[in-house]
Amino acid sequence: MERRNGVILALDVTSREEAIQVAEAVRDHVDAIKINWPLILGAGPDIISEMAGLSPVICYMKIADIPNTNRLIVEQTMARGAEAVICHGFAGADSARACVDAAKGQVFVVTEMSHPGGQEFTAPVAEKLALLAKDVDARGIVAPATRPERVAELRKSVGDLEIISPGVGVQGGKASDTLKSGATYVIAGRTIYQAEDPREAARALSEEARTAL
Ligand code: NUP
Repeated sequence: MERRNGVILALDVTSREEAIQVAEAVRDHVDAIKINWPLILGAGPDIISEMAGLSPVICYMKIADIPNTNRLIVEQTMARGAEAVICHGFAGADSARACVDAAKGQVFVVTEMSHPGGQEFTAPVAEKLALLAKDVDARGIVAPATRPERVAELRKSVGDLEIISPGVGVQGGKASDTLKSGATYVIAGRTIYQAEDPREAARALSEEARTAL
C-alpha cells in the first residue's frame, strides 16, 4: 500500500453486501482496508480476496498461537490476497517470527491496545513488544491513537518501523494528533462505516490526516 491519505478503514461490518458497498464508496480516500473477525465470520474467508480486488488488505486477526498454528493461519490468509497480517507479540518471539516468515515480513505486532483495558496488561509491556517486533523483523507495530503520547514513546523504540494506530473517531483519538506523534497510518472504523455518508466521512478524515503527513 502507498501512503496517500494516512488512513486505513477498519471494515467491521458483518455482511458481504455492506462490506462491498462501503469499500467501493470510500476506497479513494483510504490507503488500505483492515478486515477483522466480524467480517471474516459474517461473510466467509473469500471476502479477503474480494476486498483485495478493491484495495490493499490488512488482516487484523491478532494471531496469538504456537508457531506452527500461526504459520498455518498466516499462509491461509496471505493465499487469499492479504498484503499484511497482525499478530500479538505476547505469545513470544518464536510465534511472531513464524508469522513474519509465512508473510514474508508483512506483519504488524500489537503493542499497547487502544481501549481502556489496554492499560491493564498491554501498556506495561508495550515497549518490550515493540522491541520484539524489531527483533523479528516485522514491518511494524500497532499502537493506540487514543494515547498519542504513547505513540510518540513507542516510535522511539521502533525507529523507522511503520506504526498503525487504531482508536480514531468513536474511541476518541484524533487522526492528525496521532500522525504528528509518529504514526504512519491511523485506523478508523465506526466513524466511517456508521456515518450517514461513509464516503464523505472518509474524505473529511483523510483531509484532516493529510495535514499531518
Ligand atoms: O488496540 C487495538 N484497538 C483497536 O481498536 C487493536 C485493534 N485491533 N483495534 C481494532 O481497530 C478493532 O478491533 C477495530 O477493528 C478497529 C477500531 O475500530 P473503531 O473503533 O474505529 O470502530
